[in-house]
Amino acid sequence: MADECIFCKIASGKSPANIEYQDKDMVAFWDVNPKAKIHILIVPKKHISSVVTLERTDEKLVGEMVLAARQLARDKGLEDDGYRLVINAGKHAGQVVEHLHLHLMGGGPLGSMG
Ligand code: DGP
Repeated sequence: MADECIFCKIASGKSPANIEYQDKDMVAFWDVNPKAKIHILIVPKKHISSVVTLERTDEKLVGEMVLAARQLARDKGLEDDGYRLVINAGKHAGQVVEHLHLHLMGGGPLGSMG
């Protein structure tokens, strides 16, 4: 846990969030500043600052985060029309919280990224 990290605080229950799912490795909660009708963040409980600092030993954790996102998408009824999973890494991507997180967005057209 990083002392000043807001996502560590949410993951440990020290700060509030609208939590959708959690298990021993991760927590998923609604984004406070949603960019889509459904916008949920999937966050590892372990403090990892970014994809940039991921280690080979985090491989299973990241896979589990993607599978948890898929399950949430399923539960929210997003599978038929689709959804987007995004991980921002660093300044040019606009990463503002330096704790790895996977965005799940859907519930309406998201626009093209290309
Ligand atoms: P990124 O740009 O990938 O670092 O996105 C960070 C997202 O985290 C952004 O969409 C807003 C959200 N966020 C930041 N602080 C909080 C918080 O304290 N609570 C919740 N629920 N979301 C937060």
